[in-house]
Amino acid sequence: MLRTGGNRVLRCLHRLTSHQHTFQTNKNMFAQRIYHLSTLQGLNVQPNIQIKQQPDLVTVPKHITQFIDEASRVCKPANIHICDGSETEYNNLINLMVQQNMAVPLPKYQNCYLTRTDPLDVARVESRTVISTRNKHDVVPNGLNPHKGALANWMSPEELENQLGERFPGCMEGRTMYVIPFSMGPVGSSLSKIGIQCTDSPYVAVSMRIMTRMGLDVLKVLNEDTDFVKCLHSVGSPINNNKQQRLWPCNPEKTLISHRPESSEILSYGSGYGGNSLLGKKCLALRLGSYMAHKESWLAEHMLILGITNPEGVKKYVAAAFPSACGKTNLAMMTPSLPGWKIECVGDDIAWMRFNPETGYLHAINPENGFFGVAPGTSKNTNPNAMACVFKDTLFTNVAATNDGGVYWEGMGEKPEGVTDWHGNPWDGKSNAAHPNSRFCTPARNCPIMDERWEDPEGVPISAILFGGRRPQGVPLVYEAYDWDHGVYIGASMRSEATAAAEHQGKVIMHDPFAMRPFVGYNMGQYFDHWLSFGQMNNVKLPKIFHVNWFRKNSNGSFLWPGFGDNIRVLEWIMKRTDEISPESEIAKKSAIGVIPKESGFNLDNINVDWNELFNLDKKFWENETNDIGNYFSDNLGNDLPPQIRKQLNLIQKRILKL
Ligand code: GTP
Ligand code: SPV
Ligand code: MN
Repeated sequence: MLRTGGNRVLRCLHRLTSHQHTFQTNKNMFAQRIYHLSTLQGLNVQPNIQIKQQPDLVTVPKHITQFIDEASRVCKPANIHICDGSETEYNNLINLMVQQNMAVPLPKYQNCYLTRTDPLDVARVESRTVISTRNKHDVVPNGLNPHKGALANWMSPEELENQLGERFPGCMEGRTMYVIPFSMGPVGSSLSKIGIQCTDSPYVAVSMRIMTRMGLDVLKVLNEDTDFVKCLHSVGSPINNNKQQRLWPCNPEKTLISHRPESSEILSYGSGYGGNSLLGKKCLALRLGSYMAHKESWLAEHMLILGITNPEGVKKYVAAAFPSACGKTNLAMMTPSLPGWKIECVGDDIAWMRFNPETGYLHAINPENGFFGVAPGTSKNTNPNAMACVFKDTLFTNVAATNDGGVYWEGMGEKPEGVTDWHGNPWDGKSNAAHPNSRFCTPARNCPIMDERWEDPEGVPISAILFGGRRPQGVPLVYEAYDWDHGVYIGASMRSEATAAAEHQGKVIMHDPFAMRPFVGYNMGQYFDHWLSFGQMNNVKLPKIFHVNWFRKNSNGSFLWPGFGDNIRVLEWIMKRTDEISPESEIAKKSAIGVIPKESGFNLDNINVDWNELFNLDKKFWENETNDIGNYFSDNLGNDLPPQIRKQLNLIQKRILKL
């Protein structure tokens, strides 16, 4: 039992922790964990006492119970539930959500459920995501004409204190506070980071069990010296008995996703969705992660990691940064269209990387434990490995349902009869059946092509880094950086068409340096500098850097490149190039923007593509492109832009003149 001064129900932790700062399970007596579901969420649920046998001894260090104590004192939950991460607990929480109509079972599959959110809570909210530090310049560069929210949003500590004061006190009244101990990265690895998330959302608790290593295993490795990130999350909808509760509680008017990197804190209010609420993901692993990485000389990036083996059996690892909804999950799980090639998945969204002093390589780990992937567009043809994962142990959000207890989304295949759309209404066949940012949340272990080293605490050695985005016009299928600084410039100058993963409307081309614009936890100029600094290191094997674009369109608006499994052709060329030193070779030649493939040096067997269109470099387009990038840098980074980046821009502009 989690012993709490003799009291069995963890009703009001602060009272209890003032007596005793450890929770202990009694080794001799079989311990009992008691959930009082009767009071959960104030709804009319029959009393349902669950007793779990737990023979382990767990002592939670005082600095951690103090945080839980503080969270409960401020938020005033009706109950506190410390998550052990067990299957029984997961099933209980899912059942609770089903009873409350927050989740629907999908009997067509094994252990799968569907959740429908409030239509106002469907994606990350970048405009309401802030980073608070004492010094504004630690977050916002000295742009000459800064565009609001173009880089990070900063808030002063005083202002944030006020904003939090208007939101958190009493915010969990009537609800249960779930305490989620989690590890980003394998439990106990020196590269991993611990977080403790207090949340009033059972959806978050079950999702965190899929996406992170969560529960008792984490509690067991905590000691008095363990650094941890304090994560506090509320849906922002305390239960007031007079008020009709929304099925998906949230508070869109008051949503605020805030970060205090200096004290390792994340405070998120008002949204239950994805990156807003699963605080290990974008908030910890990227925003606080990049802040820590800057201080500790490593990299926390919005990147997939894959292993690629050629027909001769040579294996390499590649990391790739594409903005949200631009193809990371698909590339990370790709089924190659070329015979003899193999792709294995290490991660699909986040990479933590550091140079390994023994091998000299940049080693990468995936800090996550599951996939929170975009559903629309996922099919047996485009991503059979994702399709093999998602029909067991998966929590779907905002997809459509079929009347035989299955799911449906745009691009999944044949349209079934009798579809219920993501709002829960009969689908009219015209509007979106699934929300464009609808997602599957599924454990990594279900993926049939997980790499054998995906949980290696040392990480995997990276030979190539890819940057890319959705560029319907002007940008060729692939090009390679001339050197490290040029590669850093390519990352810095990334742009991509807006997607449904955040609140941006329309298909505008947005600047998105390193696919990290929404996720950098400190000054973007310093972030560019940090990347450049690795180019100065001795005795390291720098990965080669490339830019890819699967999304170039012809004048009819159709994609010029088949994409998906055929992207192996680009990876084949990239893999060959990692063995070559010279820019020009049998397979490659110089161009104004970087090294590009020769048609004869690129595998086009059995496909028909317009090579000239795919690689055409239009002078006018590149003049505009580089001008826009130069203006973006001046406006938003000002004198925080490292001179090497400006120099690279000037070099490219000179080469473009000769086009
Ligand atoms: P986040 O989870 O938001 O970070 O997204 P992601 O980068 O993992 O993107 P994902 O792989 O889920 O792909 C997003 C959308 O792009 C899906 O609808 C895919 O079907 C589509 N897509 C992915 N790869 C390709 C490709 O090679 N060609 C084309 N045309 N579409 C692609
Ligand atoms: C992204 O937007 O890049 C995602 C989805 O991976 S979310 O977890 O909502 O951030
Ligand atoms: Mn992502």
